Order: sequence, then structure tokens, then C-alpha cells
Amino acid sequence: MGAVRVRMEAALQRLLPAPHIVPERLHRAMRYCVLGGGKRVRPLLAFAAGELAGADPARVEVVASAVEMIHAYSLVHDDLPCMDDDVLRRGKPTCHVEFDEATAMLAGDALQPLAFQILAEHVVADSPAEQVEMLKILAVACGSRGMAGGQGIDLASVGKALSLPELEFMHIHKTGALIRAAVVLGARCGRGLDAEQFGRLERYAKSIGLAFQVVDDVLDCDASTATLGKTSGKDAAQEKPTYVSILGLKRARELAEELRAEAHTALSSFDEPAARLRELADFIVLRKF
Ligand code: GRG
Repeated sequence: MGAVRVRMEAALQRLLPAPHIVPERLHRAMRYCVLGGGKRVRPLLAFAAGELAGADPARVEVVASAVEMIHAYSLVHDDLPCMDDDVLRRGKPTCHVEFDEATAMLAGDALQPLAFQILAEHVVADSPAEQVEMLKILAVACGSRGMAGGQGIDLASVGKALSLPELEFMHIHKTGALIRAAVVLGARCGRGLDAEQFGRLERYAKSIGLAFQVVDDVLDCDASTATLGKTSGKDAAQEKPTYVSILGLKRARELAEELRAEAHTALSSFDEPAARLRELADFIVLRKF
């Protein structure tokens, strides 16, 4: 994990506009949001899936950087006063607090197309058609049928009682879509998997995507602000429906374990090359931050 994180930091440093290039303030804000923090779960997943598919790590580094830029943009916009209105992210002031609201909005606006730019500029697939397909996978994952759509449902659900299937639908989009994209794009950098194996990888991605959110909900009421590096207890304060508010803490923890088991089952026929994906399923469920 350490090696991937170091590699990603260097790649993102290189792919982001330098801080002295005009407009300096915007470029500094973009770098502030992306560099020097975060668990890098999505890049770790992309590298692990790439390893399973025999991918060239140089290709995976590009898709992982694109996914991480989308993720960083989503956090910046989510923290804005018009959305979640938060002041702490990754243990430091949120982008709009450190800079200003308009700059934070623009930083997110600029990170999103930069992700597609780097995916278009670097060869990550064996054919142009496959590369365009990968661009489309990322676009769908972060658009209204993916992350942004999930965020829309989230905003509309504040103060409402959602059923468990409704909550799951929201999170499959809001959090799960980008996690799935990280896994799928990492694997697509290689050519070692057939359609049936891809199906199993998708099952894995769906399980850990949901598990990630269940654990996020548990940590929101279970862990401190200092440990999380973001404000804890916000879901309850904002009357957001969560796995904990619907299922209770004990059942939510059990559900995370069930999803971890499902993820392992999906990988059961893969053997040794899926070892890192298995470890990441464990990390996602057992993490404390
Ligand atoms: C603004 C279009 C738009 C979407 C925002 C992802 C998201 C949608 C909002 C983030 C709010 C949130 C707390 C979601 C729950 C799960 C989640 C994505 C947590 C943050 O991801 P981590 O834990 O963050 O991977 P780090 O900082 O480790 O990268």
C-alpha cells in the first residue's frame, strides 16, 4: 500500500498543473485538494485489479490518477456550503475554507476535465476503441447515472425515511460507481481476463463499494473527528438516512462483514493474483479511519 501511495503522489504531482503556472491560485487550490492526503483506496483498487489482469503498472497509474482526480473534485464540491458544508477534510481545512468558495468550485470544475484529459493523452489500452470505452466508463461512473446522480438522491433524502433498498440504490451510485470504475479500469489496462472473470470482478467491486459506505456510516458515529480527519457525527446531525440509522450499529457492522465475505466469494476462483484485492476488501471493512 505504501509503495502505491508513494507512486501515486509522484504521478499526481506530475499530472497536476504546476503551482507557478497562471492562474496560480486555481492551480494551487487543485494541488491542495489532491496532494498529500487521503487513503488512496481507489488507486489501490485499480493497481490490485491491474495486477490480476496482468496490466502494465504505467497504464494503471494513469487511470488511477484520473479516478483520484474525480474523487478529489467530488470531495471539494461535497464540502461546499451549498452541499455538506464542512470545514475539515483529510485533517486540514476544506478547500473553500483555505481558499474561497468560488475557487473551490472552480478547482473541482477543473479537476474533473483534467481526469479525462490525462486519460485521453496517455495510451492505456491496446486499441483506440478500447481506450474510448474506458473514457466512457469513467464518464458514466461520475455522471448523473453514477456519482452525481447518487449525490442528487442524497441531497433530496435529508430528513426523509429511506427504505434499505433505496439507501442501497443511492450508495451504489454515490460511492459505489467510482469504486467500481477504479476496479474495472485497472483491470482493463491489462488483457488477462475473460468476460466471465470480469463478471466476478464486477461482483467484487459492487460488494466492496457498498461495504465502503456501510463502514463510512459506522465510522461517522463510531470514530472521532481527529481519527477521521473530517467532522464525525455529521450524518445524525444532518438527519441523513444511513445504514446505522436504518439498521442500527450492530446490524450495520454485521452487514459490512457479510459484504466482505461476498467480495471474497466473488474472488474465490482467482487464486494468488487476486491476493491484493482480497487484502483491500479486508482493509475497507476493518479500517478505523
Ligand atoms: C459533488 C458530484 C458530487 C459528488 C459527491 C463522493 C461524494 C459525492 C461525496 C463525499 C461524501 C461522503 C462522505 C461520501 C461517503 C463515502 C466517501 C466517498 C468518503 C470519502 O472517501 P474516502 O474515505 O476519502 O476514500 P479519502 O480522503 O481517504 O480519499
